[in-house]
Amino acid sequence: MTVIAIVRIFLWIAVAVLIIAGVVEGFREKKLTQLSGYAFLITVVATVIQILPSSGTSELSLPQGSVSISFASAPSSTTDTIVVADATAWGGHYYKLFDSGRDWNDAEAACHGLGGHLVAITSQDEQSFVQSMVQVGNSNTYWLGATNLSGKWRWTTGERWSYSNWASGQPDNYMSVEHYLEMYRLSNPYSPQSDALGKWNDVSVDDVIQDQSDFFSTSRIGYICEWDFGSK
Ligand SMILES: [Ca+2]
Repeated sequence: MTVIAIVRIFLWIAVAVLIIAGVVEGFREKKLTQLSGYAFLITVVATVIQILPSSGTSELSLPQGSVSISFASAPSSTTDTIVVADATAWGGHYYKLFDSGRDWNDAEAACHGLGGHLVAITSQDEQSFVQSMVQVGNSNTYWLGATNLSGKWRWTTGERWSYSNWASGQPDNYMSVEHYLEMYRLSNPYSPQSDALGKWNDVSVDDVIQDQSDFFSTSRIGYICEWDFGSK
């Protein structure tokens, strides 16, 4: 029920009460004129509201032309907002996987440029969903939107660090340069048993541990953007 509909109902009740009170009071106190005046005013207001459309356009024809008044409905939900083409909706949010290799900062900036952010995973359900996207990607690993640059692992969105899916022995801050979060698609050839699909690992900002021809190289890491519209 719209606000206008509720206002209409209240006004019609007010009109009815005033007319009845006016008639009763008028007969008793001889003040019919005063009370029926109030009733008339409310009737006018109620009638105007009655003819207002909840949405759409009302045309009023006049001798010298016409006046057009538009009434816009509020968006039914914020998911009407355009994200990017072929982003996938899940839990009220949108997600998209990108395979173009970028370092963590460039990936986060790319997501921001599209109105989103690197994906923040805060539940097993969301992990499962993101993992299903990663599974059909082409990169070795994928950036997630967290770092421990502040000394603690944090999502860039500020969401609570309520869930993690670290590979065995991770995070290990190998060579003391690993402060950025990634998810495996392919198993890490150095530890294929523990570092498998969906598991998390901390790596350097460009994903490189030894050299760019390694399993961990910037060109072989993708990223996933998330758009927060609605609640998860
Ligand atoms: Ca690591």
